[in-house]
Amino acid sequence: MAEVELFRTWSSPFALRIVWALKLKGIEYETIFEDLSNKSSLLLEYNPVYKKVPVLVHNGKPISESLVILEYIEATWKQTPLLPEDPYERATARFWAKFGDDKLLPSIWHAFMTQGKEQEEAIPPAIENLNLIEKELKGKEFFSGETIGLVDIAFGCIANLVSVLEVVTGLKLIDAEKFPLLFKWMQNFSDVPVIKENWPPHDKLVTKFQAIHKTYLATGAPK
Ligand SMILES: N[C@@H](CCC(=O)N[C@@H](CS)C(=O)NCC(=O)O)C(=O)O
Repeated sequence: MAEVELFRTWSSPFALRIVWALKLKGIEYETIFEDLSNKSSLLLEYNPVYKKVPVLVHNGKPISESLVILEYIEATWKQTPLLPEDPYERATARFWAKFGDDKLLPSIWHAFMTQGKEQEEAIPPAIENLNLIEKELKGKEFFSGETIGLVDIAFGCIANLVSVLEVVTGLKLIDAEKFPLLFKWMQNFSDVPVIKENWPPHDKLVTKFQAIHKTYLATGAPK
């Protein structure tokens, strides 16, 4: 058993956060790819509550939930800090990361995974949330300042998946005119070598999310 193991799938945006953080800090780890339609007994044993990826196992001890795992990584390996030193700035970073999971990402997902009147109603809250983070980027290259940090990693799937979902659904949510700072951030983030090298192939993601989109349109997207 390796000292650090990561249970994930190739496409999970939550698991990618952990890949990016480990690679940014230069931590060696072993990847265990899960088939979510046939979860391994180890995944169920390590994450009996949510039964989801990612799970990080360090010296045999499992940690679940990607934001919690990021905090663990930051507390365990000090190199390439992902959180600021200042307690207020740390709290602010955690606030935005939580906002990402509680509001921003679900609202974007909902806008993409609906149609008709439901989609018309889903778009304004997503735009409103995107406007909030656009403001946060004023005068900054990254949400964390001059270099990539925890908030950038938490929002990373915006840079990664939005272009995929725009192709899949035909809905254009983020453009350079409406969200100039966010648009530039997407570029800055994608250009960081660790991110670029660990980006799943665009076409493979399009195929995967086409199938998910089709299912949601047939069954209704979760709110
Ligand atoms: N809040 C979780 C979300 C993780 C998540 O939704 N993982 C998905 C893959 S992207 C999963 O494992 N789904 C399996 C299932 O729902 O059964 C986190 O941040 O880690």
